[in-house]
Amino acid sequence: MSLTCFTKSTRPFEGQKPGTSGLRKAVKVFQQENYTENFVQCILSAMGGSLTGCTLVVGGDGRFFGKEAVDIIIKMCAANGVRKVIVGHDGILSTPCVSCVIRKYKTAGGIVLTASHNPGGPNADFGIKFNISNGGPAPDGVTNAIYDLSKHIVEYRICPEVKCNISVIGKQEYVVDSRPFTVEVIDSVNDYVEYMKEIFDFGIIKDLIRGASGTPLKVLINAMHGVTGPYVRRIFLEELGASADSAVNIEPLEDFGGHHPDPNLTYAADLVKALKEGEYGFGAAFDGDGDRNMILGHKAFFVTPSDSVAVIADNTDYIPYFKKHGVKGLARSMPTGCAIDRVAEKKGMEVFEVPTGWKYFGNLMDADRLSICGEESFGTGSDHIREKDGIWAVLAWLSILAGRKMSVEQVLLSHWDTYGRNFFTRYDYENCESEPCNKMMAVLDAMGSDKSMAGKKLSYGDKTYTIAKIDNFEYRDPIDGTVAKNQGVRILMSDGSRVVFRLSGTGSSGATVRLYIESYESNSSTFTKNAQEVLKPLVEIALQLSKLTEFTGRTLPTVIT
Ligand code: G16
Repeated sequence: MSLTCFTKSTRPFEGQKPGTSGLRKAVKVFQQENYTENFVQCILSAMGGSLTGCTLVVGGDGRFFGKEAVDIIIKMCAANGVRKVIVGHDGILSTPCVSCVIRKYKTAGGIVLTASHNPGGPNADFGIKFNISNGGPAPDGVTNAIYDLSKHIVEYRICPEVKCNISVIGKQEYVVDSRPFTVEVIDSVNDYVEYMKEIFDFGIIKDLIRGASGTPLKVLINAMHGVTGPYVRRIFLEELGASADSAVNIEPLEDFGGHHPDPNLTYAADLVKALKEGEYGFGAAFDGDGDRNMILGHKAFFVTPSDSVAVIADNTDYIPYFKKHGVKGLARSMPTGCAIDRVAEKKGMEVFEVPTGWKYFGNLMDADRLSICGEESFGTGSDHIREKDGIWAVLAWLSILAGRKMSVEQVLLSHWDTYGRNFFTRYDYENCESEPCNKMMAVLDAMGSDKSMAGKKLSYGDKTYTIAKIDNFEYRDPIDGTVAKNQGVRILMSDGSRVVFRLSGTGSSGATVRLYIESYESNSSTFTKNAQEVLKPLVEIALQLSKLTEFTGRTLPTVIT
């Protein structure tokens, strides 16, 4: 029996503009009649000629409203001429796994249902993101096209008669408007785990954990009730033989247990506390959709994401994937600490500085100019897929610890010994009112064209910095020439220290101000100093210069990293 499709009338919704990584709004916004359908139709319409007869991957982090969204997407794909939808079991696929599956099965792209590290549940956030055929987040050109379509949409196509049980693994076949249409429900972790076993030497990591040639490494992995739970169980408990108490919060929950599934020192405080007690030698946490990671050593020794990616880039000899494919180039997002630049310089490799957003790495990877990259926002990854990858980062770290026979802290100390230390911190002021934040950014932006700023001396305590330059970061993609403007105001000091201000593009309402501070030290007596103490003068100078408290009313940040 051929199922019938319908064209339904609709009206545009305001604000369906994808941010740093997809459209993120309150669940209640997505639940409005036609809201989700409109956005999905715009994604499908933006695919143009590549839509008819294609295969798409659909999955998400298991948050509230995910299953409803999968159902809508399947019905709309059926009606829009898609040939096949590959969907994760119960709608579950981590963001890195979606990227892996898109690439493995050479599909036209995928739709990821996540608001990443934002809280979940009926009163929290949901998100929809489109990934293209390289497995990575859609670039600005595509998301702008989606947004333009959303402003003028008058109808969408849907086939309500497609009833699909996503709790059953296997193929379900339909005939829709006389065309064949298939939904294949896949195991959520198999493809990803197989790939990780190609990239890393699981035997070596297993030996490290069980202590084959010395003391066992006690690890504690916290999945924060996000999507990584099933991946953690399979990889760390079943494949690598870690004891059952090595993994916590591995049941994915629709509301992440009521917490922010964000792996940082504030929201993963329980991991920090457990590591401080000294029983574990290695700790890690992931965010809701599994693309972010935080790495801790014994006694909660914190590895900044900026250092983490630099260490991985410096130790590729311990990772079979890089031995096989080589390392073509390195990259970081603009606000990320510059530790990786020093590794690139020493190794004679290209290093790229892109705007915040993983989507900016994709072209460089596709052009074979980039292998390893990272962001200060707890994103670390490589060209094995086109998303940042939390579990990959942990496996990379464990491979390095096994190869170098050192603790996390020893690896960092040895790294700073070679390269010096880029001290880095980020202050977040969450849920501010948008208007005053926009004004503050405009004032900072104007300083860039104020000639009197260069050479100006700014002091706090006994520290004095001289402004070398202020600008608003602009990026020209070296591969396709596209330009991204207004990516954050940089205040560059004459000694190489940096202050960066930008507004987050991942919030669902209001504004979040991010203040990034970095300063470099080559004197080894400073390496073990507390980053907050070292950077305090620069933080205070940044706050005075920006008048942040006057604009936002905030005297303290919500999160300090
Ligand atoms: C997303 C992007 C990242 C970006 C991060 C922070 O991460 O994929 O590339 O660094 O947002 O963005 P913002 O500072 O604009 O909030 P995720 O993990 O939220 O998808």
